[in-house]
Amino acid sequence: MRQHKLALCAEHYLDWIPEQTERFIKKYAMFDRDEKILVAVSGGKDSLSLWDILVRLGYRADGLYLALGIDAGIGYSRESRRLTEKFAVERNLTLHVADIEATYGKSIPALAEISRRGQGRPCSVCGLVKRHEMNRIARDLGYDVLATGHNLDDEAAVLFANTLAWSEEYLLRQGPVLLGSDGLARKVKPLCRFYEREMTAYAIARGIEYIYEECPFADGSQSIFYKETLNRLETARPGAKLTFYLNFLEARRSGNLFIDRNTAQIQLHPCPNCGQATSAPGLCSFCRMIEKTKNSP
Ligand code: Q46
Ligand code: ZN
Repeated sequence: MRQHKLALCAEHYLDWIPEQTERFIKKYAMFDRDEKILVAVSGGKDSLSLWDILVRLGYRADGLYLALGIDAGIGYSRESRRLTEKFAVERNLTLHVADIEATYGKSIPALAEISRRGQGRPCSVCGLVKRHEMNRIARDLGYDVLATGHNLDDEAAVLFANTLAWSEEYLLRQGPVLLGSDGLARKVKPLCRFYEREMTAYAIARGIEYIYEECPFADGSQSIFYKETLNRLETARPGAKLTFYLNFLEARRSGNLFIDRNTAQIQLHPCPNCGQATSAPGLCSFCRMIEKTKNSP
């Protein structure tokens, strides 16, 4: 780990990652031991590793897998679900599975096509559905915290995009913890300070079987382009990604972001249909999308 000037053998590395995670959980006041945690798992290395780490640290963590119905010729959802279920069964962990097609009558690609959101890419509908379902299930099942496996590469890419666009509202919301409100669980990202390759090394050294393929729709996405750009920067200046993210968090914490909090803060109200907070007048974007696709075959 060039950014830390640290090299570890597999055995010590497998201790170091949970120790660091525990440090971040405490530093950012993510949750404590008596809270119920729901880990959003996709079958990928980050989310399965996060679940593994939290269980190793002794937290009460269950899993949530969202079956999105993405096939794209490689049976992506089927395989990621198989690996997630195998992970849970082998460790005797509780996994909740929410099948989007069974609940809403259509898979993510079908919802995207009918609602015509996202210019041929299902990602905008997918993001909307995932956010809504994670919030809904965490609330319905009484979890205090919703944990996701976002790593430093994910967070730095989002920060880069938000900075380029100077999206004040998103910049103010980005961070390791998003406080819960009005029945919404607190959202936390305990892996946000680990590089992606550190998480790959952890998953491999722990013998975690995960899906290697990215979702086929990720190909050519803006986030992958930003990740590649940041990787070039990181190669020339080791630690640049971490510094970029940590200095942002520090500037945000100390109120030095050059952003007017009053104008960037949006007004939220509960959606009259599902009850989740929304800035849209009337129904939230999720409920509007479902309404629009309801009568299509
Ligand atoms: S799962 Fe969904 Fe991602 Fe696939 S369809 Fe796009 S948003 S790329 S993280
Ligand atoms: Zn709604």
